[in-house]
Amino acid sequence: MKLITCGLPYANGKAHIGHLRTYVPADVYVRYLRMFGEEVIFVCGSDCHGTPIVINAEKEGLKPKELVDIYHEHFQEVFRKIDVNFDYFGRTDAEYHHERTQEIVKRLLENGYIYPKEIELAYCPNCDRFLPDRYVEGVCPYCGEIARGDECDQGCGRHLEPGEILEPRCKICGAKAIYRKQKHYFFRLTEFKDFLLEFLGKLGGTENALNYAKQWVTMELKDWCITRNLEWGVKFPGEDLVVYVWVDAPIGYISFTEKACEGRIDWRDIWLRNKAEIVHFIGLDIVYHHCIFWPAMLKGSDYSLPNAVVASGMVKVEGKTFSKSRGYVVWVEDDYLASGLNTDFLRYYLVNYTSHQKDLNFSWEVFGDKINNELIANLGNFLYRVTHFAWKNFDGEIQAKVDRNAMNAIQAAIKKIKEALENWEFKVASDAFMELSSFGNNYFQNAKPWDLIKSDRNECEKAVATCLQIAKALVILSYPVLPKTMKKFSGFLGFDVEKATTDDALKIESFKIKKPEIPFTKVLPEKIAELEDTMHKRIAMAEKKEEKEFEETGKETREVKEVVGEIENVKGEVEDVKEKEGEIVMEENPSEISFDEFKKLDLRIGKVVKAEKIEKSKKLLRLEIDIGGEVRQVVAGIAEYYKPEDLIGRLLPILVNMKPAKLMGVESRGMILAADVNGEPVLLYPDKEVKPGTKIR
Ligand code: B3M
Ligand code: ZN
Repeated sequence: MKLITCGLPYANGKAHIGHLRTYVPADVYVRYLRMFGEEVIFVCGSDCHGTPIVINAEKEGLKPKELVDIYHEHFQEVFRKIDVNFDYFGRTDAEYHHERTQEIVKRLLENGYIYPKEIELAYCPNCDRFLPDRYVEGVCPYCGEIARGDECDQGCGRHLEPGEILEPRCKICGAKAIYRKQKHYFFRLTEFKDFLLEFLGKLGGTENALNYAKQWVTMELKDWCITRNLEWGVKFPGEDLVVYVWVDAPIGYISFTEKACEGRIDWRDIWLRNKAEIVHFIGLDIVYHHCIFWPAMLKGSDYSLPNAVVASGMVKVEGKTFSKSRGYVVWVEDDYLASGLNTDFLRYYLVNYTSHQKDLNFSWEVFGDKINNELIANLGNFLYRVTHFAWKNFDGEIQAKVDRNAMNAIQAAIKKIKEALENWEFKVASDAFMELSSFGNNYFQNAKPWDLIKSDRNECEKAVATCLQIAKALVILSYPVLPKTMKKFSGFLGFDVEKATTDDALKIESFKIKKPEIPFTKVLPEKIAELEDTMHKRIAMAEKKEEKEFEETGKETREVKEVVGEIENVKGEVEDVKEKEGEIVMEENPSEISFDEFKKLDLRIGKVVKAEKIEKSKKLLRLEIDIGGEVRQVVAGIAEYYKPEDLIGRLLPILVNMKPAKLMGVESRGMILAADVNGEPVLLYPDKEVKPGTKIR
């Protein structure tokens, strides 16, 4: 038995193409498994808790539950229309889910994995409340980007613990938040390090997920604050707190399984007795939660562990990073479903565009191309041609006389699909039926049944029967990707594909054909133009809005600046360069410099070998930096933010050919670079260990 789950969509916004990137392949996988005769349970549901939902509800003047109702309905509707067919689609605000969550939290408490601790929490004096997660915005302590309270969503992607974010601000009123003490509960994640290392060694799934997770476990683990000051959520036993949304959300996989199993099987076989294989389909952005937090929670409460985590690559739109606020988004309902296009087209495109782990670049033009020139020209054409010819020329039964080569081709396609599924390669699986379809088209073309029918009706019947067998196999093997179309088309071939298995593709029986209809209608160029137009308008509108906001607030975008040491000096020098080489600099944009000018900066990676405070100075540190075969003394104004001992061994970008200067009587020969976060220097470091002296270009 297998349990397949999909990451729970937040009931907080509409379904978009990014969602489908995970749900459609998962549905395809489930349909294939069933076709191969496996018993499968497939669950998902709405993630109803968490601060974004509370904040949005507040904004809309709704209660959280009312907002959740709207989007829960929406997702169910979208999944129904696009044929993503869960056995159970639950919601985490349901009572049964709260009960299961509390039971697990109690087990963790009993097993000693949860402990209370006083911590400093962001608190807004203006609103007079604590600011959990997204109620607070500030600066990521790891990479210096603007971040949300619980996640560095625009920078390094790290999960942030309460109290970690720098320069906290209240999201509601914009006031500067302060840190205040309060008791919260922590999960002893650090105790699970050895377990996780071993577990991740055995965990199946896609490389992208596993590699990230292994790296994280070896690098750093921290105990995890699992309670929040909110009304909306699952109550933490005995306290006026709720559990963090990432504690209860994955428990939805269990509580929804309970529901899906009702009256059929005992859900405990799956979640307590290891009798099923558990596979989680998720997006690449929630690997940490699924490969680290979740298995540790399950282990700590004696539940069964997942066998595989399958992460889909991210979605880009027209070559740009997916972004709702910038307009780079495709809405499932407003764009796709409203267009009236066959929903199977989108399923095929999502599955067949590229490997599941890679980024998918959504483009309407490529979409139209793939559908018309691949799906319709190859598969659609074959199915219709063959069934139509058979119906027209052979009324009554067509005898089962199938060419051996065709049977071999069908067998090969089935094998290829099976292997592809084992490797989570859904593109390869869908390529397999497309290749079989090409084989069929060639076979039909070479056999020339339209000639044979005149000269040798018997031979003709054999060729047609062979093509019909291929057509039947195609309907079966492509059904998981194209369920709507193939369900209907199987009727013309005289069977019901919903009841078929892959064995039926190899079973040779006589055919009785009904008058077929064309399986697919072409996507018209005007339709593509219309959809592109909608997208371009949306992007333009988003840009306008952004400009307006920029003007209104005068908000500056953060950029990496040279702040440490003598900023003004460098600026002066760059200005000098410009003046001297005035001809090169294009008049209309004086802030641009040429590459030649840039080359004058000798930028390298240096390694701090020594660091100490400079007496009588609050701000300055004296550093000795190995710049590759030479150690430089550099004075840097970072003493208020970095301890000397923490800097030893650290790699840093450094401007080596900075004019020497004396600061507090100490000579500085070079300048380290950092991000300027409202005057606070945040150091930068290379993505990988590189040798001191490595050039920066
Ligand atoms: N609700 C959605 C996301 O971050 C989040 C997933 C929960 S899965 C247990 O993609
Ligand atoms: Zn960050």
